[in-house]
Order: sequence, then structure tokens, then C-alpha cells
Amino acid sequence: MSKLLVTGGAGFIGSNFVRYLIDHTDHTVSVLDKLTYAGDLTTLAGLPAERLRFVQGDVCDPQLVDELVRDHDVVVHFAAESHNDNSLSDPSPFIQTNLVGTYTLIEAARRYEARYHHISTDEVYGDLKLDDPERFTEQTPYNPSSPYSASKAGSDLLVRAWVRSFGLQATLSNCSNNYGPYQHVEKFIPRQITNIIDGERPKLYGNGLNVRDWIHVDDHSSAVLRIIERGRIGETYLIGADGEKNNREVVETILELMGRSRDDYDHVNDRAGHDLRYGIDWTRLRRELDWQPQYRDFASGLAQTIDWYRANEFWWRPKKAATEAKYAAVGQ
Ligand code: NAD
Ligand code: TDX
Repeated sequence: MSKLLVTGGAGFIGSNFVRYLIDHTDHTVSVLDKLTYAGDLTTLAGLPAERLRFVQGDVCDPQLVDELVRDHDVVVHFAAESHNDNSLSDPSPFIQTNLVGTYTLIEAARRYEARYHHISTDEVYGDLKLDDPERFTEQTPYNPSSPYSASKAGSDLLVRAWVRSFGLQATLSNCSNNYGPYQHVEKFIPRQITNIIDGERPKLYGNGLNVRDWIHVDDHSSAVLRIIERGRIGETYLIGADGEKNNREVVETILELMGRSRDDYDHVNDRAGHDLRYGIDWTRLRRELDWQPQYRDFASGLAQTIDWYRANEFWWRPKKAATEAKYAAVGQ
């Protein structure tokens, strides 16, 4: 049994990972989370207090990070500013949290020889052409487009340098677009589901032909746990589930599942520098670590997610009006 420190554990993927750990392992978990606009303590409600400790704080705070890392065997670093659109309107918290926060954690992890796992994104690789037969692999050169993805790319490179220069006991993973419960309503899928619940039309950026490679958040969690348990130190693993869909197809599926006409959506202003397509080749994870995703059918994963947003309005409702006001101000 190990003691894990999970940063960003009150956010979307971090909280789902904490739940997954409690359900599938004997580990005890401490969450370090600043509770920014994206963090919400109710997300961790109902988890057993004897297995979970919550600390409100900043990953950029060296003293707090030092005290916590000293007391844990494994650090899993999810905390980040995570939304591309926000990074276009104000990049500064992305530079601070994603770069300085990662630096602060890896310095502490090296000091106490803690095992460190770094959570990252496929966006570090830039984008693919729609008709490109290749997908991203662990060898694809970094080519990030937005302030968000550039800050994540920089954080990955810090971790790789700490492995090589200081022997940091780290692994990295770069995952495709996640969906599932507890995702903030600023993100594409929850925004459209909650718009429809509110009687509003979904909003597609530009022509809607941009492709994202969707994975259920529980599959991300199981892959991360597998990498922590069996991954080779210093290595990067891409996590995906063959879920490529263009945004128009996703909106049409949500509309259909929610009993609305498939063409009942609006086109709105495109995102500046909008990446065209992401696609993940996760062969290494399958071959080396014998991992497989469990959610193979996107429509049924989406249907479960829609049910969750219908049943948990108390969780997303307080975030909805402010989020939509921000989008309205930029014609999105
Ligand atoms: P999120 O925005 O839902 O959650 C981020 C969490 O980090 C929040 O709880 C927030 O309060 C916390 N946080 C932010 N700044 C902090 C700071 N300075 N100190 C401590 N806590 C802080 O994000 P998410 O979608 O769950 O993403 C989690 C991680 O997964 C990120 O590293 C992101 O880059 C990566 N990722 C996300 C996706 C996706 O599809 N959402 C895909 C691949 C990788
Ligand atoms: O209202 C919308 N309409 C729309 O067409 C929103 C919010 C988004 N979009 C488009 C933009 C993207 O092509 O949908 C796609 C998905 O958008 P986001 O949910 O903002 O995700 P994306 O920018 O692809 O990044 C996500 O996946 C990779 C996460 O937010 C990142 O944290 C992760 O690294």
C-alpha cells in the first residue's frame, strides 16, 4: 500500500482518478488543489475520510509542496490551467501554474526521491491534417499551438530534463480529449449537454469539422494507474482509445440522444489558432503494458454522461451562467 499525492484532485480528471484509486486499490490519497474556478470540493464528496485527505493550496508554493511530497511515496500531477480558450484571453496563470507548478513539484520529488507521474496532453504535438494516415506517437516532434499547449509542452520538457540530469523517478503520459462526469461546463461536451438541458442550441466553433480523439475519463484513469505500476522510468506513454470524431458528429449525436433534431445547433466564431485534428496511436501502451480501454462505444459513453449531467444539475448549475457570459462576450 502506498501514499499518493494527487495534485488537481478536485478538478475533472483528477477527481475521477481519485475515485478510481479508492475503488480499485488500497492506496491512501492526499489531494493538493488550489480550488480555482475549475476546482470544486463537492466533486470529492462521499469518498471515505480514512483514505482521503484534502489540502487546499497552490502547486507553486515551495514550502507546502516540500512538506507534502516528503510525506508521500508517489506524486501524480494533474493540476493545471486546462482550457485553451482561457489561455487565449489571459495566458499568465497558464505560465505560472503549468510551468512554475511543475518545476516546484519535480524539485521536491527529486529531493525526496519520490516516484513522479506527469499528466499531459496530446496537444503538445500540434495538429494533424484531416487526411493524414499517421497519428501521434511517442516519437512525434513537439509543435504546440496555443498558450495552454505550449505551457504543457514546456512542463513535459522540464520533467524529461529532470529525469536525465537528476535521475528523477518519473513517467509521463499524454492523453487525448476526455469526457465523462464532473467536467466543467466550459468544455465542449458538457457545454452542449447543459445548453440543451437549458433549451439553448449547441455552439459549434467555425465549420465544426475539427477532429478530437475522445476517451472516457475512467479509461484515462486505468491507463495512468497501469503506468504508475508498470511503466518504465523516463518513458512517455500516449493514452487514447481510437475515438476520433469531428465536432459536428459529436453535437449531432448529443442532440439525437437528447431527443432533439440533429441540425438544431449554431455555428459561432472560431477559436484563434484552432487545432484541426488530434489522433493518438496508443500501441506502446497496449504492447508494453497490456492496457486496453473499457469504453469502446462512444454513443453509450455519451448517453451515460448525459444522464449524469441531468441527474447532477446541483453540481454544474452554479458554474453555467458565468461561463456562458464569457463566451457571449467573444461571440462564441
Ligand atoms: P480541470 O481544469 O478540470 O482541473 C484542474 C484542477 O487543478 C482544478 O481542480 C484546479 O482547482 C486545480 N488547480 C489549478 N491551478 C492550481 C494550482 N496552481 N495549484 C493547485 N491546484 C490547481 O482540468 P482537467 O481537465 O481535469 O485536466 C487535468 C490534467 O489533465 C491537466 O494537466 C490537463 O492538461 C490534462 N489533460 C486534460 C485532458 C482533457 O481532455 N480535459 C486531456 C489530456 C490531458
Ligand atoms: O462551445 C464549444 N464549441 C466548439 O466547437 C467549445 C467549448 C469547443 N468547441 C470545439 C473546440 C475543439 O475543437 O470543440 C473541441 C473541443 O474543445 P474543448 O473541450 O475546449 O477541448 P480542446 O481544446 O480540444 O482541449 C481539451 O483536450 C485536450 C482539454 O480542454 C485540454 O485540457 C486537453 O489537454
